[in-house]
Amino acid sequence: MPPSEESRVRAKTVIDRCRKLAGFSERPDSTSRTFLSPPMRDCHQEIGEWLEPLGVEVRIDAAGNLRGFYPGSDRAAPRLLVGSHLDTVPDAGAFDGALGVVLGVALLESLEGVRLPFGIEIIGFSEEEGVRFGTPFIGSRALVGRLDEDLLRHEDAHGTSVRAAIEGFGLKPAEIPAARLKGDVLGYVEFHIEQGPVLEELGLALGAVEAVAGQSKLEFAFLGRANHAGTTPMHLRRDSLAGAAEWISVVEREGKSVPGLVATVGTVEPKPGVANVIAGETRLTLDVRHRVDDVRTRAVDALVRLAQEIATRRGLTVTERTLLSQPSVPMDRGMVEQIEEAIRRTGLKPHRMVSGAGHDAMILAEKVPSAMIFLRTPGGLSHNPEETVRMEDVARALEAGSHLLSLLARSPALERRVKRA
Ligand code: HGY
Ligand code: MN
Ligand code: MN
Repeated sequence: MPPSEESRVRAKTVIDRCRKLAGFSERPDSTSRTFLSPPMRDCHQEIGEWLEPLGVEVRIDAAGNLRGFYPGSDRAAPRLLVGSHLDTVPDAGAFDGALGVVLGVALLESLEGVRLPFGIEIIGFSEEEGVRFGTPFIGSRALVGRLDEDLLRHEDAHGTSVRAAIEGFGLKPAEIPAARLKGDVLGYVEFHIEQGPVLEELGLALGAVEAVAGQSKLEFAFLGRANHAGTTPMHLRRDSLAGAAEWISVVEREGKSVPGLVATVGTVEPKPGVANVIAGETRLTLDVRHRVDDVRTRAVDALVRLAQEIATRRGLTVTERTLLSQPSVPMDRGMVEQIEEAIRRTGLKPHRMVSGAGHDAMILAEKVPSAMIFLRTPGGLSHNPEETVRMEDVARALEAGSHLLSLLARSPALERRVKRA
């Protein structure tokens, strides 16, 4: 049966709100919102205005995460976390991240003041994409106690450290420990667009994520010798950009050679980067993902070895630095089954799937049972301003979320914990 009129109305509000948040950007003509940049404050303000009328206690923790607590019938009862990230990639769409926060707000609104036997905390993570500091999950790492001194020392392209960015936003790094999850957490649920073609190809609105693929991020530097583009014969060159280019085609070849593997060079920075100089140095980033960690790490090792072979043959040297090696993370089996049942109760067939994209759920899963509900991504397009969702699917997601809350309210696990609380 189709979603109810009420769900459709709420879904339209969700979409309108995501598009409003997309307008809070570091750039006038596109959506770009990185860790604790000024538009993040506008997001906090806007979401706070949606939450406060619901009796939600809103605060910004020392890692810049928005935290909105909606107490249950017993304030001391365990809480369910519902959220996603509020930062974006440059020139982003309106739904990657924000949708998970705005859907959480809509779920609270659909309760119409009813208190559940558990609390609900809406979380808008300050940074998941890793754009500003080259390393992702700064916000969610604070909740699991991994926003450590080393991470606080990371600097952005302007030499500003994570610590300084936090202070610049008016927050206190000394209070980061207070951002850690405390008390009894029932679990973490993240609504997110699939960002890929699977649900669309299957003609399905929603998916239940059973695992989030692991990811490796590395920075490579090919080093040759800068020289004059007009006077240096081809056989006397040590052209770092040409070496890097050869390796990029090898990365694509290796990515195609292993089922389920993806390998991407997303940035290439030749130096000095002008037309009439042979590049003495070329820096690149490599992103490799696969659901099986062993396959991913073997692919990374092979690509490092191939970079060295190419460099040696061309009279270059090459160095690499690992920025992230995030293992594949299974979602909580019990919660996945409850999500599947919740999807079934909307009248849809649930579909279990692995996420190729990384998500905050893979960090929260270190400490609390975590799971994700995917929404179909039209065209499989994401990290692109054309990214969109179907209103019908958002309405379905809301209904599945309501069914999930009811299932959790009656789950034996909760009863046991509420007795203990
Ligand atoms: O890169 C990712 O997987 C996610 O969009 N941060
Ligand atoms: Mn993303
Ligand atoms: Mn995302």
